[in-house]
Amino acid sequence: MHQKLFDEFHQYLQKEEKDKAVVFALDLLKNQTLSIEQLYQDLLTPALTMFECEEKDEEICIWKEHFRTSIIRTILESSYLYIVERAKQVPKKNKKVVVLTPAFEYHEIGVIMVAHYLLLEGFDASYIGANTPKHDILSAIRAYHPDFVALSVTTPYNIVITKQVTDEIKRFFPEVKIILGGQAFASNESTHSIQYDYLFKSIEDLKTFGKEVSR
Ligand code: B12
Repeated sequence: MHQKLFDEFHQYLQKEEKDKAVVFALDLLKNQTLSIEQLYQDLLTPALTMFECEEKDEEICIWKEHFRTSIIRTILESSYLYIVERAKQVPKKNKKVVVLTPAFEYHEIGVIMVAHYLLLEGFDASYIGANTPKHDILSAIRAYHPDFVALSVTTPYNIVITKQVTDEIKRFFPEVKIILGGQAFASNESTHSIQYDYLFKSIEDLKTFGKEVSR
């Protein structure tokens, strides 16, 4: 954890100084102070998971959370240029991954990060969106012929829709491997009725998987 850098970044976020927060984060990549992974894991992720509203701000908490998310999203999208540059140096695996969140799941920052990590491992990863209806997921699989579908689920009640989606993927496209991840799977019981091939609890798991999948 890069505590000092996090503290400075966090101060900009708390004061809602978007320009300063974005420039600070992107300078860390430009100057190679942090890698993409370190920026995402040590600054961007805790800035959201540790988000708390002060009691005096309760009324305006929702828009504060939305604004913080939009700052992090701007940094993520701007980091894409660095992803493209680094991915050029990574041997391609010639494996396609469709990355998404299922219908009703709006939390998408984590899944965008996952798509970027997969690109850095040499996968051909496409993030097709959050809150993706079942029929759109199936039509994306039909169009892209992916080797893997990676589903991110944060809210535990969306495990029901995840089961429906994974059942249909396995029914119509049994050759496609399913990767699950996200906060909803923190407990092992949450997956007992779901058909899947991989469940990753950390980014290290995802990186190990990347190393194991041969070209
Ligand atoms: C930002 C946010 C929102 C934003 C999301 C905006 C956006 N565009 O993404 C908005 C405002 C939309 C939102 C809405 C809601 N939210 Co919200 N939200 C958050 C918050 C503050 C941050 C989430 C986040 O981005 N974290 C940072 C990312 C990087 O972390 P991550 O998602 O865990 O992803 C990492 C790993 O899990 C992993 N990963 C994730 N997906 C995958 C997939 C694969 C394949 C792999 C390998 C790995 C992987 O990799 C990532 C990087 O390490 C969290 C607080 C928290 N503790 O997380 C609450 C939180 C997730 N939300 C919560 C709730 C309850 C809601 C709402 C129900 C609130 C409401 N009453 O309306 C709605 C639900 C909306 C919906 N239908 O999905 C709860 C969930 C609690 C629970 N267990 O049910 C939390 C935990 C807040 C809390 N403490 O109560 N939320």
